[in-house]
Amino acid sequence: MPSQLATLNDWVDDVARLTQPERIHWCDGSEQERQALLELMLASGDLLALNPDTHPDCYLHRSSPSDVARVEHLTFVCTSEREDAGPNNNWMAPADAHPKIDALFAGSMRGRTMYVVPYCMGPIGSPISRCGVEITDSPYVVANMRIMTRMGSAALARIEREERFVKGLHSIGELDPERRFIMHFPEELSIKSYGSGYGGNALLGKKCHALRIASHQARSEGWLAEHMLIVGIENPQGETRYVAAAFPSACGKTNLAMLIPPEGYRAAGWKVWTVGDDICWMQPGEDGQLWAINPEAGYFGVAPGTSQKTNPNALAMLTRDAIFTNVALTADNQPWWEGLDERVPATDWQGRDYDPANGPAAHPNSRFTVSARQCPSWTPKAEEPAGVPISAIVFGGRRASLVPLVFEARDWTHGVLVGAAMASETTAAATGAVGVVRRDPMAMKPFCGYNFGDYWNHWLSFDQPGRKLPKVFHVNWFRKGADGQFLWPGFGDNMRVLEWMLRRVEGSVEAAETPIGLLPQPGDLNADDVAPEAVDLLLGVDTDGWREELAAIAAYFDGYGERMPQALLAECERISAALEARPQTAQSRRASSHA
Ligand code: OXD
Ligand code: MN
Repeated sequence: MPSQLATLNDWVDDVARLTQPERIHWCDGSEQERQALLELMLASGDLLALNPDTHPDCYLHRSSPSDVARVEHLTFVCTSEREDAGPNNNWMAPADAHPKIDALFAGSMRGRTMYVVPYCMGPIGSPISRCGVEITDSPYVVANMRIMTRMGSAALARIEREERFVKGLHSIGELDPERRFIMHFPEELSIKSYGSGYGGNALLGKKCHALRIASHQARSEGWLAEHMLIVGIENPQGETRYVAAAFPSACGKTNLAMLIPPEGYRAAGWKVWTVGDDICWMQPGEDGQLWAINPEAGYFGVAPGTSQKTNPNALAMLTRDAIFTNVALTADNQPWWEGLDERVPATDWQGRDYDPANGPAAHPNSRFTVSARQCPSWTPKAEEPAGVPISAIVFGGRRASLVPLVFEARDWTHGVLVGAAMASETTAAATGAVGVVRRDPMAMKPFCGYNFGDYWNHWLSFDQPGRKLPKVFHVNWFRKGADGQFLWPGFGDNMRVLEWMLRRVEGSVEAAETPIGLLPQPGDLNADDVAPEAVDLLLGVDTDGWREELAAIAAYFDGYGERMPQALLAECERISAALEARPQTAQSRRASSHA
């Protein structure tokens, strides 16, 4: 018997009967297995070896050109009751979904190897971790899962001990966009994904398990599964505080997770440690604090825009043992993407000779997969079974106007509102104009496995006597001036904002009360080299603009009907009333006229 767990063997047998593979391979995660997979993929052309001098043990995978991103419109949450999936998800009844997708799986692995991939999300010995098994016919998925999760024998041993795991079934099928579904069955703790080999659709441990299924599981078990990075900030006294931060895609999450403090901070002894760049599981500890783990073991990061300026740590970790997907190549076979440097690539992401007329050389969603330990700012705390205590939760979005650089929520309920009201502009705004705002609560719009109304209630339920909950902040690195230029330097300089937050956590700095929350008082934020007019805008509260924003938030919440927590509606009303009572100040008038 491949496993001592009958339920696992029975499921594998059932899947094999349905999909008809030529052979079944149970993955042990060994080096020998990795080598064999690499050889297989190099022989089949699934992988190309990159320049062994500059990028030893690095490979390029080119996906099917119609399979390059997550497919939200084909992603379903299949709960028995439609309302439990909520307006935030596509829904299908399990009784309809199973036969529909099983018909696609029938015979889909004929002539192929079926890999059984046991994995653990989080350190093997952590009580916060949870396990799963992915069955897949893609060796590329296996190679990525080996980097992104704790995959193999140790995970299988834990699964056999615990006798519970999330079942994930994946087949690349024909890679036909017309025959593609990503289905989640949270009540059964199972996932079925057909027709895509791309990361978020196919590496089932990541978005499917660690966010959609885990968020559902977390609700019933009293914890939180969030789309957040985790970063440790060490002060010159050697104390490290941990911050969890949620941003929608393309808002610099990986850069913040791997931030290098500006020279002056480094000289004073500040350090930044990376625990995770995408997902955070948090549980209240006996001491009342929230303790967090990064359930992942690697980074599946967006390549374009990663450079010596934006993220030197990421560049340093990408010179060996990495898998690149859909990047371009230089003439000497090095990986290349837009924003990396001034070199001109030779081959684009589809393997064609590079021609600017064909668009970007690297696909805008091209990726790297690399072990977390290769990041220079990686901390062994990422392996700590108890996790790390979270001192601050940060929500953020891309807003060219209105939203200040940083503000603090008054209390937990207000913090939940700040997260629930999160929004980000889909396009950069031209001078003065406002971009298209999409609501993305807690950056979980594509990832929450149940009704957002219930999810916000779950967040609110953490406020209990004896809890030492983190302070909640909102940031906006993307505020623009009238000339369309960013007002804040961003990247490493975001350290200055983190410093203010940590001083608030310590209680060593006062803040200015406003209807929308607590803002830095003049002089408390290290912004001496930023023009005073820019600081005014960055820290101003445009009363009229916020009245409109509150109305838009309330209209959005209307869509959640009876599931909408009354406490958040009351909080909205409280803020609206405070805004009504507040005249436009000189500062905020200036803010609105520049917005
Ligand atoms: C990701 C995403 O891939 O959020 O992490 O889309
Ligand atoms: Mn993400």
